[in-house]
Amino acid sequence: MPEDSIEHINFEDLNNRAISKPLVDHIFTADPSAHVFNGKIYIYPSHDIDAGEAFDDLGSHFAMEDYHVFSMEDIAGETKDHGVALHVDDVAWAKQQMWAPDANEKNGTYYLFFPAKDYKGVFRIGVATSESPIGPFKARPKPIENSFSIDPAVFKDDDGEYYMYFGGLWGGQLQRWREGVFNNNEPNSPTAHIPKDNEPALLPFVAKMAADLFEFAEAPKEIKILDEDGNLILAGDHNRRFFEAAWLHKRKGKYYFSYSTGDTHFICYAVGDNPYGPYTYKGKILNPVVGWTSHHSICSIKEKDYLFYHDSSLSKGVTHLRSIKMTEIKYRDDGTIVTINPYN
Ligand code: FUB
Repeated sequence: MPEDSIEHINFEDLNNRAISKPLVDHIFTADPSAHVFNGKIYIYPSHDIDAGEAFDDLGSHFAMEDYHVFSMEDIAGETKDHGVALHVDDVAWAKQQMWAPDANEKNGTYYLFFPAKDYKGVFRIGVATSESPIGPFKARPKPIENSFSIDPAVFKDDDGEYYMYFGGLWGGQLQRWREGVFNNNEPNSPTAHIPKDNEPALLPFVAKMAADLFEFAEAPKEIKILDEDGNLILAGDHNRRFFEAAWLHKRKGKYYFSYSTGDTHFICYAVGDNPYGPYTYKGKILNPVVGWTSHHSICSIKEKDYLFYHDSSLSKGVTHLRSIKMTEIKYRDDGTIVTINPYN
């Protein structure tokens, strides 16, 4: 929801109309990646703080420094904060901006995947491990080789292979990698290097992970997102084109790739037949929330799917002070998702 409309919102009324309450209110949290490990729900969000950075379209005000892990025994239960699981000071290669993370498990080891800016100001994606889902996590000395941009989401397929989905426009720097190397011309412009409106939109990336989950097993590949006629969605189609917040979940043999449209504030999804796509656009999962960003995950809990998302209702609309929430997703018989309105 655009910043300039915030001043007209009656937050008491809005919070009464919200379909779900913040899962925690003692700190600000965002970008929740939820998983069930050993029958328990774990949430890996960003930890929002006000670091005093000025607001800009590169997201400098998202100056997060650490990650907390949260757990719930069940969907109606208390959300427990397990404290700091990883701090930027403990990541040798990372300088700042610990943005949206994800986690996964393999052979009893838990992996935290996270983007951060390195000392050259370039977003890379790192891996940290722990013997416990709540951490503390120990970061690898270097980021994943050939990683770039933001918002990693790591999906485990039924055959045991793991895939990382990632990418984000503007402050997420995806547009700077169009030639395969980082383009630092016009570094202060969020829209430099974005295709023209009538050209195909920039695409997110996927890479199969190596067996140790520390590196990519292959060069990242673009994920095609097609419209109903089989054409790539165009850069000018801001209501449907990929912006950030990639997520992948599987249902009844179909792969659902979901993402945020950024400046139009929707969570959308597209469906494919394998982890690499192509994916065909199907619709909206979540209408705009209060706050500029929208970022989610989808987690299956006791045979129902839940959307974990965030909004800025608790901070009364402050863009970089968000709160994680959850609500159930409903599917139609044909597998399409019923769009959720976050406020009644
Ligand atoms: O939380 C920082 C950034 O804002 C995330 O990486 C984006 O997806 C957006 O939610």
